[in-house]
Amino acid sequence: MLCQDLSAKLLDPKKVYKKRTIRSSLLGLVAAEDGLAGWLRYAPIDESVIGDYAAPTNIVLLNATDGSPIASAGAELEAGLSGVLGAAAKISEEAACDAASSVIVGTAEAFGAACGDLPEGAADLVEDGFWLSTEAGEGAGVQIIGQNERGALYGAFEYLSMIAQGNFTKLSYATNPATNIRWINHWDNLNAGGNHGSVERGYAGPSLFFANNGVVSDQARIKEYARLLASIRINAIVINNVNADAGVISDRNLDAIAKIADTFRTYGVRLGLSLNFASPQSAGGLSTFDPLNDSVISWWTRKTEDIYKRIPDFAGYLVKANSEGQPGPLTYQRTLADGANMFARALKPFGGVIMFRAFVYNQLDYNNKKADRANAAVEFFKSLNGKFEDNVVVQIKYGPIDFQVREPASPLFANLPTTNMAIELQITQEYLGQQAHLFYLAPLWREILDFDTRWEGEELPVRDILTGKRPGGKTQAIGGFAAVSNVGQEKSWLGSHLAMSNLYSYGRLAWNPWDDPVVMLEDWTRLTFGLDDQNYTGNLGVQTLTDITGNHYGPNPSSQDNNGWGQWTRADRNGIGMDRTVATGTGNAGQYPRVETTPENLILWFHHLPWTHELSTGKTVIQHFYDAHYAGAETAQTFPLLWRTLEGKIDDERYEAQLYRLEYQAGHSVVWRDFICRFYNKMSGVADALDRVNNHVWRIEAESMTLSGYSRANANPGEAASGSVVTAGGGGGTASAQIAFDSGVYDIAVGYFDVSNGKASWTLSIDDTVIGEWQGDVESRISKATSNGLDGHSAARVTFRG
Ligand code: GCW
Repeated sequence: MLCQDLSAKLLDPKKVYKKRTIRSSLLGLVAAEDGLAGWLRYAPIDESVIGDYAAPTNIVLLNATDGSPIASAGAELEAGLSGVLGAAAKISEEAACDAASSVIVGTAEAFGAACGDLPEGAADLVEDGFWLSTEAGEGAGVQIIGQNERGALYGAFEYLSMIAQGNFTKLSYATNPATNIRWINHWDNLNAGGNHGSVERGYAGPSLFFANNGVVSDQARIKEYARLLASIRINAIVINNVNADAGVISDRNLDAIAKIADTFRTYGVRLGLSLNFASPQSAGGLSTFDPLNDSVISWWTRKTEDIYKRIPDFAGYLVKANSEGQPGPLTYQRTLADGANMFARALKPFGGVIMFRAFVYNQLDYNNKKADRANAAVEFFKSLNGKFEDNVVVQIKYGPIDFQVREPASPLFANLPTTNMAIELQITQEYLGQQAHLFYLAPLWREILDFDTRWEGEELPVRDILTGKRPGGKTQAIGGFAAVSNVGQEKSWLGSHLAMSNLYSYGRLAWNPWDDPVVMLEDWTRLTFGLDDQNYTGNLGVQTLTDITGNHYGPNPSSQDNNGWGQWTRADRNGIGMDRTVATGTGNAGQYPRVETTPENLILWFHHLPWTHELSTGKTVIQHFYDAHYAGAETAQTFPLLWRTLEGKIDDERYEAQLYRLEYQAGHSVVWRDFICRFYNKMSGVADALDRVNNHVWRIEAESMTLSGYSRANANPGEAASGSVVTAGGGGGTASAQIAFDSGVYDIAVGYFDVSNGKASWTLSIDDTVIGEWQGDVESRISKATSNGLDGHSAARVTFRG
């Protein structure tokens, strides 16, 4: 899967290998770190970086009440100033409006009351916005003024982020969010076996919120999570799965959920819940869940009142209806708008919103050349424009299919002129390597946000639509961003330390969808690892090559076609790609206003092309597949080497944990490369111009070795290996070969299948010298999807260097 055309460009190994100047001492980094603090470590920085910066000695909290975001801002400032600068600042409530030695924090209202006129720029903040000045008073005082308490907390985190990065610039500015919906969604289950609720598409341990078929009472981790979310300006979180269990909203569970809401509230994060549309029937004992039925309407009205009694600032509902087996209004021949509006009316008196998902599609007939799952969202929703209550937000996955590695933006964004919309992104890497692979998502997100819909002939990128602009100068009052987070019980939150850059940059993009992926990554790196300076693509628009009918992890292109799921590539002996044109194909291209040319990175999304079709690069389609996979795998080989240059510079604990993943990923990228290249080579019959496919000079196939205790077996699919593999029974075995290489220093890598139903032990020796030993235990070290087959999911590699 690591066959990103982009990866080679993004990461030029020569450039990154060079060591950069060390800007600070690394004291404080040597201690083991488990990742729990994320990017909020407040690690000490070197005195040479601090220079003559005079740390504030007072933290003035203008309107802090117990458990309020302003009180949290005070606690963060205290911890941050002491951690980063070693400064012991005292919290006080006495206004020192302009004092050079103070950080003053409050809402605009409180600041006005205590200090008189607001600084210019702080006067017209929008909801959640803030003003930050690091040059108040005699030029050294810090003013943090929020439009509301949440904004003030964001300002405090921003100031701390600056100093933690050694940035003591004098500046004053106001910043406002581009969107007011900046939500996190969790796909956490109440209980799916075991003590802790599982997380659908999780990969970072069980749920933080649910345990023992109920709601957790220990909130320590939840509080830490709330801090992280507030620091990236997330303003609401939906804590349960959209495949919703009606039991979540039982009275008993709501009492406990209210306590979670209390914890999130101290950091300005509101709580929301996913609903099961059939709850009035399945949990409420009614005979129906028809959204136009009076008893159903009053059931939801009462339930909503019950929730607001416990959680007065409840954010709202998230609903997946009539999708993948979930109940919904279509069951009663009501429209999706009827369903959404029922919740909207119940929420309206309290100011809540209903996020109604546009992920609605049916199974399709593969033999019908006009059928196209990519058309579904527009087909289901376009005619509903204008029919939604004003507190409904239609939540639209970024692409027309399903979080694939390469999709155009969903055409629905350009088909709902007066409907509130939010984009749905995935922080969890369901189809993108499941956190076992390093994948920085912000460039993919930016590409979607920058996608120009050409709505009514004018330039109108998705980003502008989400921030409220519509053709004819119309705006939307609410809308923005939602992203599925798989934060779980693992200490590092997402399993992989480096995957945290995705959570971080998501928050930044939701606030400012123009933010630069490289700048965000650099900020995150400094905050996470200190001041020491030191991709995947679906080829040509094929949306994914992973196993879509199985666990969405390893390679398996044959799963794309010949089924009802509509994630088709229509690959055959002659060519590949979906004909989505209006003239001869499924008509999907017609859902986009005025797209006249197809960008080449989406060409197979919209067109079926012969394998030998020549691209603008002069390469054929098939040669592009080969080359992109070889380039991607080559790039992935550099990841562990790059990471190794950090040994001793960051703490050993995070160093080792991430190294393990990067070594694994480098191995799995070769599995991906060989699988995909073999598969399409066989299908197309066209040879690789560079003669690499099926021709591995350095490789010794296990089945050609001298075997004792091992016997031949077949990988399934065969492309997961050379076809044949060898397996040993419980008694084990030995495979040996004579090798004749020139004397020198080599790395030896062993490809093997790390199946999940056992932990085999291996030893690698040369003559009588043991080179290395390992266990087949990937499943207990990385929470990705596992497999017991000899397939692309379990195929792994271990490397012994030097
Ligand atoms: O991508 C698919 C996932 C499902 C998910 C569904 C959805 C929560 O495979 O696990 O269900 O999308 O977004 O509703």
